Amino acid sequence: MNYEHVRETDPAIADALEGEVQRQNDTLAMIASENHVSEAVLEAQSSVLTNKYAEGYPGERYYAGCEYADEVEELAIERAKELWGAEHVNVQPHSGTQANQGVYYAVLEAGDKILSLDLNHGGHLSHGHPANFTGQFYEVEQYEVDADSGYIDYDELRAHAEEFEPDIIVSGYSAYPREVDFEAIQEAADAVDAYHLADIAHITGLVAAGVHQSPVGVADFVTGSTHKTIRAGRGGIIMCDEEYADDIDPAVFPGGQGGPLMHNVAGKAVGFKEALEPEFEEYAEQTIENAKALGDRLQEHGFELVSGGTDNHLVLVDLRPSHPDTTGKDAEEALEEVGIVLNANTVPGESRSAFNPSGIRAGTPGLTTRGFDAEACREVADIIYEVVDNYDDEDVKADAAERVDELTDEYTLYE
Ligand code: DSN
Repeated sequence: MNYEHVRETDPAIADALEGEVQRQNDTLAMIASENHVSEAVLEAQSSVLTNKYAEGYPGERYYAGCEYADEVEELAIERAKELWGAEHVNVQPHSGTQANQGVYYAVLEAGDKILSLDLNHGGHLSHGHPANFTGQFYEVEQYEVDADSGYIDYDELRAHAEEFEPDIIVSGYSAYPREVDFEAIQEAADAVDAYHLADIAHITGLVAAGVHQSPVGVADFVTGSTHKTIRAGRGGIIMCDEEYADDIDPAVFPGGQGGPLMHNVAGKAVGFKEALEPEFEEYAEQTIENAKALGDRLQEHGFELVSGGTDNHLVLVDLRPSHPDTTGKDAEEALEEVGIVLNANTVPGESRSAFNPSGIRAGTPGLTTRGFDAEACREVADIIYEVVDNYDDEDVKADAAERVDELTDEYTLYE
């Protein structure tokens, strides 16, 4: 990757950009929400579309000169419709959180009720956390995963809905390793006449590839991120039936956002085209197979996984049973030292804090993009075990760093 123009203008930023390329090449990106997009997506995202204002929607813009912006946005929408089978798609949200904000703004009034999964149980800040506007503008109650199984208890969720009578139920999660039964949640929503928002931010790619059940056509609204498992340009997306199009579009613009980031919309369009290729389904299947291999091997080493395993792209390790004196932060920092980049994460029944929680979350989308197979993921699990088990032993960490180097040399990324 060549940043010659930036280097000429701004050497400090060129150093940081080149450093980041090197960092991504030389480390294992296992933050479950991250991935590595193609150079085609990178080119589209850094294109001259960054210069263009295009408030409005294709064919109905508030500014002149939007013919290419229209073409790009129309292609992004068409491809998204094909990928997820949605009737209506809005590709303008700047992020998954802003996609959720668009839905809330479209159908809720301040003070309305949200029922969503607790953050410590795998939910997301934008689902009603007190630190987010959703926790302040709406009345929020939260469901939890079952304390013994780690799975969502759909009967319990429905009983909670019947008691609370929410205006909207939110499904779709950030740290839930199991397949989500969107139909069961829709039944709960129907029972109390609530909307259902399925936030598939993490699993957009798995749903598009058909390796996870889809909420499209089931839930009223489906939101997602476009840069996680789907591996397109960075941002958010909203999908819904045609009947809600006139609620959603004005809630995104002008309701919550200004001009769309057309360079990012171009990156979304290019990534969606890549995801329509047959190889993408193999990628999504391999991502899940790799997460299962990683999780199985971690369990062989004595780690406890929330829910006992995974059906998707991530595993959530509760360190307390196997390593009661090691926090998620201790593990995250020691692993980063050896080149494994994942995040400390809260776990159900969390007894520490969000900053220094009791778990680690690890995902395989980035590794799978590099070409990792199940065997390579078992090697990663072995390294994670050695490091977490000996997190202040410098010799162990030096050996682990060499093993990570061997993997990054074998499974290369950017030029
Ligand atoms: N930050 C993302 C994640 O890591 O899950 C969600 O927004």
